[in-house]
Amino acid sequence: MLSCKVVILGQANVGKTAVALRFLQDKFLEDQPATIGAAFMARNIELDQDTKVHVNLWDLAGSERYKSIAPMYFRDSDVAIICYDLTRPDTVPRALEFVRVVKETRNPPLLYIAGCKKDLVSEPYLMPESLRDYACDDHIHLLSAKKNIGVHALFEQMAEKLVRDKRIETYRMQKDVVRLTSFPEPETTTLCHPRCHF
Ligand SMILES: Nc1nc2c(ncn2[C@@H]2O[C@H](COP(=O)(O)OP(=O)(O)OP(=O)(O)O)[C@@H](O)[C@H]2O)c(=O)[nH]1
Ligand SMILES: [Mg+2]
Repeated sequence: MLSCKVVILGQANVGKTAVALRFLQDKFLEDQPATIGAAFMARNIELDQDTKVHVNLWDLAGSERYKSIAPMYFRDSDVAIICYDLTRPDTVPRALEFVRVVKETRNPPLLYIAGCKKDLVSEPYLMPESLRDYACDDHIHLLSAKKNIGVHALFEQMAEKLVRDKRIETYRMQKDVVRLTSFPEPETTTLCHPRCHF
């Protein structure tokens, strides 16, 4: 089965879970509670009739108290989506810090930067100077989970790139082949690292 591991990182309250929920269930919750530890979810993306990508998604809590667990999740991931809040320039340095540490890992994952809450900013949006390097090469996306702008496109682009660059093994669904491996239905499970004490 063609499958990939994706982690969503960024400062608390920037909208990571909202992005995950929009991708997973096409839903938005105004009163989304803060994530505790990390939440795991999974969904298939159908690129074409024959190509499906199983996305294993880890949505990490942004609170400072969980900072130390993040490397455990992005170390062996295929993709890291690093989020910041378009209405809060103070969330950019934390995003860039994640960019730096993720890039320094062995076999670094494919990196995307996501500017969240696009519905709250007026056009034209001025990209912070420090993010300009990423703005030019399709790896920065401006999203609104609330208004359903850009989220599905980001995940589709990501899946296409993984397949195109052969970062994950291609799996071709054949109508006459019975699948012996099955994945559970999309679910949301809140997990807590054993070393975290609340
Ligand atoms: N207007 C608007 N609000 C959003 C959007 N995305 C998230 N929010 C709101 O922003 C707040 C934080 O969203 P979350 O998705 O919980 O943020 P998070 O990054 O997962 O936060 P932590 O789990 O604490 O790390 C919530 O009140 C959301 O309703 C968006 O696209 N537009
Ligand atoms: Mg969250």
